[in-house]
Amino acid sequence: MKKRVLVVSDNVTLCNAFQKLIAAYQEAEVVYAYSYTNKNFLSNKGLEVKARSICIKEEVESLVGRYDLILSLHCKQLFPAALVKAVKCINVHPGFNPYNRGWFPQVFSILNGMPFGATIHEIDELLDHGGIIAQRKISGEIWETSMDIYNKIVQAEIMLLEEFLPTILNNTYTIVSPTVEGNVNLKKDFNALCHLDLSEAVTMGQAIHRLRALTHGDYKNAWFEHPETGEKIYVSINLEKEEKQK
Ligand code: 0FX
Repeated sequence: MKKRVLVVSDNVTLCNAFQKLIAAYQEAEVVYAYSYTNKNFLSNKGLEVKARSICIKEEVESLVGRYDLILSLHCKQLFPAALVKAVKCINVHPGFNPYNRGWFPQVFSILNGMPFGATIHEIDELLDHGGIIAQRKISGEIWETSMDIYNKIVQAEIMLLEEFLPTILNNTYTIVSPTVEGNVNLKKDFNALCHLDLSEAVTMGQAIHRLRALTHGDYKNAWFEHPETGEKIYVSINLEKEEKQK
């Protein structure tokens, strides 16, 4: 009998990459879904899968029994305990567990020096916490912004999927449980980082790290308040390493 797999993802790059990888496995029947809060998901340019909207907490009963495996490829919803206890649920996470679990791991790793990387793990009731199936560390350079590092992390996630998908599908992987709990960052921690207090005294190094952690393409992350009008002034940083003459 074919393995019934539900992929819940809010990330187009990962959905497309997964579809290519799974094509080699005739024994899997895959359905794609995206978060009901992610209203514009289907209008993403380049999306190559057919997907439906899902509110996981409202569908727990019907998901149990309907799927053998549920994969989260950056799904923005928390999986309810009742679901993870009843169905094998696996998460592909853009961080090196158990360090900086939760929101935007590379942003926090730039600031606290913890490792960057990607992790595939079983989902339990805690955030980015279950037994680790596979993980890969990646390097971050001092001239790289959040986006530069994030792009490398997504490539590492795809490589891990390519390597471990067979064992995930036939349930022959082994897991390692981290010996420490690590740390968790939430969306509110990221939002707090974004507010730059003009009277805060920091070293130049701290200021540069804060800005490269908050520079990610066109996102308006870091801001300070205009001292007279109170308007937000957004800040990002441009870093460029010199080209060495050969
Ligand atoms: O999908 P994702 O890459 O990941 C996030 C969490 O970091 C992750 O722990 C969780 N498992 C997953 C479900 O959600 O998030 P994203 O596509 O919204 O953002 C990708 C990167 O873009 C993020 O790491 C930092 C950057 N970003 C994103 C937003 C929305 C910003 O710098 N500012 C933003 O406002």
